[in-house]
Amino acid sequence: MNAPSISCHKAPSRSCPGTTARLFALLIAGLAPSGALADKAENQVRIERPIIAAAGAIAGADVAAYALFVNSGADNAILEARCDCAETVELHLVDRGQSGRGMVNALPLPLPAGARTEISPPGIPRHMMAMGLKTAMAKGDKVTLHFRLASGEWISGQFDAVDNSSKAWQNFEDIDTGIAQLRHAAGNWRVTTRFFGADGKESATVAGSYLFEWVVEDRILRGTSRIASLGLTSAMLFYIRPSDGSIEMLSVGQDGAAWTMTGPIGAETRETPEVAMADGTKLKLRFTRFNIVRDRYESRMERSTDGGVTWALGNHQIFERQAVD
Ligand SMILES: [Cu+2]
Repeated sequence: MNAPSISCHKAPSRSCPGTTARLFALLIAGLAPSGALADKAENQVRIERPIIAAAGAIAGADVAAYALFVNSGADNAILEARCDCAETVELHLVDRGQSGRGMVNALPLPLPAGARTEISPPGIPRHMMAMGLKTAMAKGDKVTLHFRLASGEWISGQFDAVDNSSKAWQNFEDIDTGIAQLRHAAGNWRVTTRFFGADGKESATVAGSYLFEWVVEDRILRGTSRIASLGLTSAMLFYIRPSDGSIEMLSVGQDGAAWTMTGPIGAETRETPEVAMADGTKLKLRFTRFNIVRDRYESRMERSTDGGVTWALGNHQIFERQAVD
């Protein structure tokens, strides 16, 4: 779901070729990647958010690594960790006992059935540590860590070298928040829209609907908005963009005018750029969701003609979830 995690069932390192590269080659060749997908389906422990705090590290350094292990199978455990990039990989428990602050190798790491086991920054009480890096590393480098499970198989993950592991971890959490927002929006909604005029007074209340369906699960929704009484239908795309940490909704009305509202992933407010209108003014819109519960939420659309300095309420909407026909 998040970062790429690859796996193979053979011994680690060179006997485990890059599954991602193989999959890509198969897709280019137009072949069904059945083998690669089967590998993935069998694996019941998934590695998410794999990062290693190795950006700028010199050869010989010890660096912390973090990941989220998602176990959809039976009780399991990590017995051993390895990387071609380092002499050893250990799980460290930061021990503040009588001996002072030391690090104790804490493998095996239990992975209970159905649980998400998080080894996360800042690494206290525990972190993984690649000890004795074989080469210097830079931001964006990737190394593969292999983990031997109590169930007998090896799983592997590509760990991204980052310079700020806490920030990288926060980005993953924000992406998950954005995914949760898309999942919440998916479905069929009855929408009551109250429009407000430039004088701030309510000018009309209309009933309509929103329908959102997945194009790419957890990444892209496509939607249709209808207000039958006004004869209005518009098309929408709603998606997250992990590369720049944004969530965006693109809406096109039957007049062909497209509005793009962008906001930080995980936030509930999105804005359009300033758009030149036919009358020579410039308009900017701001959309905010609030009072969000599972089957209901509200939103307001505000407009600004001074580049976002002042805002006036354009509409207020109430969304109520309906059964999908
Ligand atoms: Cu350590």
